[in-house]
Amino acid sequence: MSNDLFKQITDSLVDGEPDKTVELTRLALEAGEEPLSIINEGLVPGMDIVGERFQTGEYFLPHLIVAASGMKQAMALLEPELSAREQAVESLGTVVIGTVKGDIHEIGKTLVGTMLSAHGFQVHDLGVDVATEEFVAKVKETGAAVLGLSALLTTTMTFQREVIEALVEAGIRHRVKVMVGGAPVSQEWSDTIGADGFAEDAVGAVELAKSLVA
Ligand code: B12
Repeated sequence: MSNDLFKQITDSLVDGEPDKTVELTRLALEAGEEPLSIINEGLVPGMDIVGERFQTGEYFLPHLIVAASGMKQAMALLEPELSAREQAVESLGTVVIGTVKGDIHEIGKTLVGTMLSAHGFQVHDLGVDVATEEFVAKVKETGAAVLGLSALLTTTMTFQREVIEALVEAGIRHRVKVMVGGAPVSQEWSDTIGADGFAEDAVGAVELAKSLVA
């Protein structure tokens, strides 16, 4: 039953029907499905298919925009549920997170931020297209233990390296652990640029952040 509902959620994103995505997400929640399962088994596969079709030239930018709108609206329903389910007692530390300069992809970054705060981190989300200096200033201001840098484009992932270099220049690199993520990012890239860790998804990001502050 739930597999069928998840498949319908996936299809609604692929078919560009955001209202249907929202309605099905609501139905899944009412049916008692876990928000994270709805995301990982319904919504994310849909976004992946849309991305693949865009890459092969079958879909164009408007398809991405409509699918993103469906996912964002569904996430607006799911985020409060995610937070309500994981009520951590003590704060695990402060995290600053954002999508790097030149990159406006926000869905994955926001999901990672939501999951981190649901698990007890105090999260400062700087949004998208964040200037390198802004990351450095926020880390200084908050004394954050972890900095999360999201990049979805091969052309913007280089700014993850730029932020790390700027932290070194500001003399605060040793005070903050840097984790990187986003579709084109890998463990290899993380090692190359001297980040402290990479995670493939939001669940992995929580595990990583916990291990970095341990
Ligand atoms: C939706 C989308 C858009 C939307 C974004 C809307 C929004 N409000 O966010 C819009 C339409 C704006 C868009 C624009 C563009 N896009 Co786009 N987009 C996508 C798409 C289809 C889905 C991304 C998404 O939201 N996925 C769902 C979330 C949940 O997954 P996620 O972002 O990967 O995040 C997860 C992990 O990566 C990880 N993670 C993410 N961040 C972080 C951070 C940390 C610290 C950690 C630890 C983990 C982590 O955890 C997240 C949760 O599980 C992808 C295809 C894809 N499959 O990735 C293309 C894709 C990323 N886009 C692409 C392109 C080319 C573009 C454009 C350049 C298109 C154009 N010609 O204009 C522009 C760029 C605009 C810009 N300057 O940023 C390409 C990138 C190719 C590349 N390798 O460089 C992709 C891969 C599509 C493709 N296959 O060609 N896009």
